[in-house]
Formats: sequence, structure tokens, C-alpha cells
Amino acid sequence: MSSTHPEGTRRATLTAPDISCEHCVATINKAVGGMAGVSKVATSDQTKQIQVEFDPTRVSLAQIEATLDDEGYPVQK
Ligand SMILES: [Cu+2]
Repeated sequence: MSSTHPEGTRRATLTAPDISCEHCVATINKAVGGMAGVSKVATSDQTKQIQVEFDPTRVSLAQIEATLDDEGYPVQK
């Protein structure tokens, strides 16, 4: 699920079922938020969803998913 904005920012919502608490949220926000090209990240332990906004010319959704995988939160397809 994603959409393209006129400015070129892309937004996507990812689901990672292994998100269980505030610690997971903080870990993900730090890891994904620290990636070059990611402008916004919001993670919820209630919905287990990660909302990201990023510049697709600088970072790909696949790279964001790989970071989540590395942190122990594989994205549900
Ligand atoms: Cu946790």
C-alpha cells in the first residue's frame, strides 16, 4: 500500500507482526528514522504498522524492509 505525492515523497504503510511493545516502537523509529532519505516514520504497537515517508530517489522500500528485517521485525507481505 503506497502512494506518490506531487513533491516526490512516497508514503507506505508496512505491517510487522513482531512489534509488541514501546521498546519495539523505539527501536524501529530509530533504525528506520536514521536512514538517509526517510523523512518520517511512525510506528504503532497497537496496529503493528509502520508508516514511512521517504524520497524514492534516495532510498527504496526494499531497503527500508531490509532494515526492519535486520532489526528483527520482518514485514508481513
Ligand atoms: Cu517490544
